Amino acid sequence: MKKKIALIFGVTGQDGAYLSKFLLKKKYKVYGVKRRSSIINTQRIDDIYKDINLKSDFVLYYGDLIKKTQPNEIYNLAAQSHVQVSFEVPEYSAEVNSLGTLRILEAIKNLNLEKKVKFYQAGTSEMFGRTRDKFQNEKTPFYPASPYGVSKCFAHWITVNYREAYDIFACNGILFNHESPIRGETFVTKKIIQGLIRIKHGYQKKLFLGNLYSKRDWGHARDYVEAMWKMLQQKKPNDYVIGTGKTFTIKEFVNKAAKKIGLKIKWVGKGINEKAMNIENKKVLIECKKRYFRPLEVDYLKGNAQKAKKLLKWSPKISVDNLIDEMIEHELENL
Ligand code: NAP
Ligand code: F7E
Repeated sequence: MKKKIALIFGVTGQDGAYLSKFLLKKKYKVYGVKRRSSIINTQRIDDIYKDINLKSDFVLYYGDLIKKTQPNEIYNLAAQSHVQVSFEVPEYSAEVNSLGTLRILEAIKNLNLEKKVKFYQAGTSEMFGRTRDKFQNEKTPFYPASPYGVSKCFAHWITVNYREAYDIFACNGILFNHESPIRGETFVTKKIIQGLIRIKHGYQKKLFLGNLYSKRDWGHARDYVEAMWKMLQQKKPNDYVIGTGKTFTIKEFVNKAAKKIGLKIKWVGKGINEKAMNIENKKVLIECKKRYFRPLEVDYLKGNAQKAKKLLKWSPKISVDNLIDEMIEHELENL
C-alpha cells in the first residue's frame, strides 16, 4: 500500500519532533521543512536519523516543498512561539505566525490541492488571553493579550476563512500549554526543572523567575500531537480545544518539582521580593526578576476538551506529575 505523506513546517521544534515520531510509527513518509542556522539545530530529531528503520521515511529540506512532496497532510507548527519575546519582536512574530500560515494556505489553493491536502494549524490557548471564563472551549471568545496571541488569532481565522471560501480540509487545534523533556529552555517548566536540578547538584546558585501567580493548564506534547493527527482523520474539518482541564500556578509547579527533586523550600516575602529559601541551609534558591514579567499577563487558563473527547475520542493520558517526573529523569541523564 502507498504510504501517506505528511509535510511538517516547524519539524525541529518540540512538537515537530514528537509528531514526526508519531507519524513514522503510523507508517507515514514524513517530510520536514527546516531552516538554515549557524549551528546545527536538529538535536530533537537526530535520533530518528540514527534509527536505521526510520531514516529512509524521514526527509528534511530547506524551503517550501508543497509542490515537490504532494503531501496528504500538512502540519503548520512553525512559529515564533515565545510569548514574552513576541512583545520584543511583534512585527517578526506576526510575519512568521500570521503571514506564514496564510502563505501555506495560498500555496494549497494556487496549486489546486484543495481536494487532496488536509491542513493542521497550530492554534493556542493564548488566543483566549484575558478571558474571565472559568473553562475555555471552542465557543469562548478570543481576547489575546500579546502580539503572539494576536498573530495566532489571524492564523486561526484565515484557516477558517480558507476552509469556508475554498473548501479546504483545514483544522485549528487550540492547544493549551504542553511540555516535555525537549521543551525549549526558556519556557517556564523546563527553566524550573533544569534550574532546580542544577542547584541541587551544585551547578547553579539561583533561579530567577517572573510572575509566580499565573495559572496554566499543562499537558504532555506526546499526548497533544496525537490529537493533531486525529483532527485530520475525521470526515469533516473542525476546530478543537486540547487541554487537561486542570490548572496550577507557577509557584505550585515549582513546589511540586522541588519536592520531587529533594529540595525543601520555604517561600518568604511578597511581590517582586518573594523568594524561596532552602530550609536546610537557609540559602535563597529562587528570586523574582522584573525582566521576566510581561507587559501584559494571561492570568488564568483551563481548557475544556469535551468536544475532542466526544468526536476525536481523545483525552490526555499523562498527568502533570508524570510530566514532571519524565522531565526530571531526562535532566538528570543530561546533567
Ligand atoms: P517550538 O519548539 O518553539 O518550535 C517552533 C518551530 O518553528 C521550530 O521548528 C522553529 O525552527 C520553527 N520556526 C521558528 N521561526 C521560524 C521561521 N521564521 N520560519 C520557519 N520556521 C520557524 O514550538 P512548539 O512548542 O513545538 O510548538 C509548535 C507550534 O504549536 C507553534 O506554532 C506554537 O506556537 C504552537 N503552540 C505551542 C504550544 C505549547 O505549549 N508548546 C501550545 C499551543 C500552540 P528552529 O528550530 O529553526 O527555531
Ligand atoms: O510561561 C510565567 C509567565 O513562557 C508560562 C508557549 O508554548 O504556551 C506557551 O506560552 C507562565 C507565564 O509559556 C517565568 O509569565 C514566570 O504566565 O512557559 P511560558 P506561555 O507564555 O504560557 C502557549 C499555550 C503557547 O502557545 C506558547 O507558544 O509562566 N513565568 N516566570 C515565566 N515564563 C517564562 N518563560 N520564564 C520565566 O522566568
